[in-house]
Amino acid sequence: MPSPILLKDKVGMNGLGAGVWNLGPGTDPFGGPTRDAIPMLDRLPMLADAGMTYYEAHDTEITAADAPKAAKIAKSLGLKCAMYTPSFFTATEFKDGAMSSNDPAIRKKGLENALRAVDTTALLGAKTMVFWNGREGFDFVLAKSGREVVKRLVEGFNKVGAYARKNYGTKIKFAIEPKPNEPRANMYLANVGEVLYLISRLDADVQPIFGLNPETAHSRIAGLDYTWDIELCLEAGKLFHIHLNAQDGQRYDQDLPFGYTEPLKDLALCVVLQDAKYAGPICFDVKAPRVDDPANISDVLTVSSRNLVWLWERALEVDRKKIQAFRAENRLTALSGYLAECLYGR
Ligand code: XLS
Ligand code: MG
Repeated sequence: MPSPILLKDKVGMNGLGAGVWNLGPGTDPFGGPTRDAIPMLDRLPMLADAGMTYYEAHDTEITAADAPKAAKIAKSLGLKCAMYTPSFFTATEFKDGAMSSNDPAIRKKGLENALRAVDTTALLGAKTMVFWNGREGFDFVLAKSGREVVKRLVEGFNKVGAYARKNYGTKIKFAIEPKPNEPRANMYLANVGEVLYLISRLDADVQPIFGLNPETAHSRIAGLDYTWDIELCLEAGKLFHIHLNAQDGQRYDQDLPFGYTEPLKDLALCVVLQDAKYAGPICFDVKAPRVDDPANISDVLTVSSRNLVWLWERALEVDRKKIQAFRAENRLTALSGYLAECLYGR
């Protein structure tokens, strides 16, 4: 088994992670699978083989019932669970959202699923449960009252937070993952700012256990700068988790290998994470492309990891004093040229 990939001088949790869903059968909205679906638990050794230290899963992939078995397999592979997450987007009953649904019975069901997922998160030994906004959104204006939705989200997250505090103290934290659209035309909690606002509305005792999981592609789909999104979370003390990938412009969510489309910006991201001494996990949320053959399904992870290691090591060499000097002299084009030199010039 290859040794886990580590980032030089990374503070806190080192090693990389990925989701079991990253190694899917190649289904897209226009066509079925192009590869046989690999059973979820069989994907754990594949993640370890690809040099991952952490795995991640939805409650539909590793169910509460399968969790003890998954934990055992993971342990034998030296893998740890970085995060676990309830799927509020697969089941048809959540077609119009869970926490934000107009139907109180669906909101109750969503809450029950979330509380069960908190217990499974703990069982798997993960410190973080992620909430991706998924189907929390609207396709038609006035389909929901937006003002009501804020109250519903606050109420739902307060209840989940209170449950976690009561049963696990501060051991389990929540990272909300914003996305602007897809699968809904408009999603609530669309960006980092919206999530920070939501957290500011939560009860004071649960606020400390709520933070964010910003994903590269989700910022870029919205035309936003991912590094700034990360900086904002850091400044707020809310960068609990990270999903790295790449996105080729403002279109459907591609989950491309990290480092593929905007390496210079990804280099700057590494500088920011290093300077902030970010101690949390760094995980990929990438998608094995539909065209890749079964034998090469893990390429998306190995390419992402290599790109990250290269960029991370180059970022360590970026002369911070030079950045300060360029800022002081207002030579901002030259600053971008210096970053390009660090990236391409040696
Ligand atoms: C989808 C999201 C999803 C979350 C986990 O766009 O990135 O994969 O990370 O539910
Ligand atoms: Mg993600």
